[in-house]
Amino acid sequence: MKLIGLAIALSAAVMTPAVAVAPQINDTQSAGQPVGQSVGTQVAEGAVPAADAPATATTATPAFPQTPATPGVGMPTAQRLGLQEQYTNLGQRAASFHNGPLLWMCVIISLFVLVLLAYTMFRFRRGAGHEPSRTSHNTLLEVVWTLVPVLVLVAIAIPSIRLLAAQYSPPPADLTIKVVGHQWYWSYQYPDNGGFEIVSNMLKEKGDPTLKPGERFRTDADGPAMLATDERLVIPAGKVVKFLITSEDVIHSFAVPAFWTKMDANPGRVNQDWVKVDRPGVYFGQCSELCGARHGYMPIAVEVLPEAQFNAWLASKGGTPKGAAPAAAPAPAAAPAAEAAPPAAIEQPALTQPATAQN
Ligand SMILES: [Cu+2]
Repeated sequence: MKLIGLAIALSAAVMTPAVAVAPQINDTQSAGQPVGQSVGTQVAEGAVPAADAPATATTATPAFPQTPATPGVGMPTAQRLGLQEQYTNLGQRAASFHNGPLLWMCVIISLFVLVLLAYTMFRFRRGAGHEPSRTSHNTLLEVVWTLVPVLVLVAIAIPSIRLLAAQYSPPPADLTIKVVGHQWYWSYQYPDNGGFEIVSNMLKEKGDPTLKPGERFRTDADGPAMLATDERLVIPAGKVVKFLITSEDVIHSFAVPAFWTKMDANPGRVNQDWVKVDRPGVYFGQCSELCGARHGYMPIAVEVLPEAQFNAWLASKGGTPKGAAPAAAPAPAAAPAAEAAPPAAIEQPALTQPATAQN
């Protein structure tokens, strides 16, 4: 019998690696092959627009000098634990709630339960000859272990709901910007400033083999690798900026961690979010919804400028400050197109055409 048992054990030992390896091979085949294929096909399908979009956008060097990114500000940093430093009032409130009461409550409750469990397991173990208690109902105990969790939840819910309410009741907007997600880049439209559009693509690294001759590559001033973009979303400092967020194709998500901002960009639907950033600088985010093969290559770079510089940037893009005479912007655009043509009729399409063509 012992021999038969040994034989079974031996054959099991011999079989196990084979069985264990078999699914691995299948896994790598089933996981690797179709993903490789689907990536291939998706890239192949998307190659024409994806390759075209960066090419048109990156060949032009920025006319307006870009603010250099500050290391460690508005970007993830190595070895850092926890949330990024917050630069909006709402973000600061939410982060201090998370890092303060919420985290401590989690730590204290977890430790309390762990200690209680360990003590019970050790003190009342069968090996020590403990007689199990036959207590079945204890009104006081039941009231206490129902009430305490309810109080804990209420203590968490009140500040959470206050924060949510603040997030969803924005102050009147000083500026509205339309954010559109595309596979795989972002575009930003400025309807209050003449309706021009910015197309923002990720900057490639210097040694990237797909870098075309003369194409701009990332430098440290642009920001960290995979987060720096050729064109940035530029907003004025100290102003309430409303984002109308939507998508052209699939679900993307507009997220800038340093602003406590994350909002889905759904095709056929407009979501709203807002920020008010007082500190000028550059802040980085990413698309935060798995949106396709190049999901990881659609960063968001936000440049916050003092108002005077923001207006200068607007002018460099052919835009005008909100509320300024709209005639200022079309004039230079119309000049090369039609010199003596009647102004209103021709200027309008001349201004809107580049925006729709990029879509
Ligand atoms: Cu996306």
